[in-house]
Amino acid sequence: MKPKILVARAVFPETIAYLSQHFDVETNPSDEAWTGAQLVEHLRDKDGAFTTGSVRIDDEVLAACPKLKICANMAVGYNNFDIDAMSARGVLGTNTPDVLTETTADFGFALLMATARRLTESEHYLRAGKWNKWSYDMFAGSDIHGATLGILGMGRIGQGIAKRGAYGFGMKVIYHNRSRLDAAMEAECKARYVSKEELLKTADHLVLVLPYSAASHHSIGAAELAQMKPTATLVNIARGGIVDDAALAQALCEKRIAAAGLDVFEGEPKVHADLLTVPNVVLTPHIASSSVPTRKAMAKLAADNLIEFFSKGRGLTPLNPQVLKA
Ligand code: 8YV
Repeated sequence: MKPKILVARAVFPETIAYLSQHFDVETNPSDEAWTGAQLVEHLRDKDGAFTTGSVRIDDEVLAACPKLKICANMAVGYNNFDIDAMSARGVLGTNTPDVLTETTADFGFALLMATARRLTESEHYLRAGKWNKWSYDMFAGSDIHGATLGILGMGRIGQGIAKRGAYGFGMKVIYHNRSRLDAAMEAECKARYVSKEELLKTADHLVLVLPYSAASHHSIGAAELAQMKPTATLVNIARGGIVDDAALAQALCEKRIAAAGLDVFEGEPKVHADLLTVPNVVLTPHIASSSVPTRKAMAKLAADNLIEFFSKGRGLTPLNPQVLKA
């Protein structure tokens, strides 16, 4: 008998076909974002789950699904998993690192450029039929080339953004991270390690790429925004909750920083009402990894983790490999 798995959100038909060669697959055809109780209804008799970032796996869900042995997340971030609870119950978690690094770094840079050069604000103006003359300071923004790029969170995606900035745009790159990169990697990224305070004070453009956890909650709030340059731009492609969105909306409203580019939000898909009305913000619906080849590669890696686990008793990109030894 094939193991039973649940694909908790809609995914590429080819991924379902691939999984169906190995598993007895239940899908979520209407792509509803299930509540915990609804999720349990579908997951309780399953051996494995194919999840996305919007599917919360916590101890309550795990307790109600005793057959569950693996959750394969189609995302590199896994703050939707209570990984300690999964480890305690012997459930393997896997994610999708590497395959999305370059695509996400591309998007981070696109969002930075759109924000600094006021791309969407000026497009809305044009579409609204307001463009009737040239003006010397029309949508004058800030420069990318030669500016100081600050990166908070220097994992693989942060390094990708650093290289784009340093090599492509001649930017001076500074970064802050829990742990400093080794000298060779710093040289490759042309990046200089600084304190968080120096990062906030010195960056012309600050890009957030750190993972979300209780420790990184509101890493950027009113106090941090107050330390940034009034001409600075802030870009968040990491996770909602890393920025205090209410404090950011207020800072943007009062022009205490120049602009922000946001792909992630606290409580998404809801967006703080004030962020929807301030003009100096570029908003995108959590699409940084969303190129067709990359989303397909993420789906394939999540599926391959399930296949590897049920055929060979291991994961390709395990988050808590200690459960395999146990
Ligand atoms: C996903 C992401 O689109 O990989 C991540 O951590 O944030 C995005 O690539 C999202 O989490 C859906 O699973």
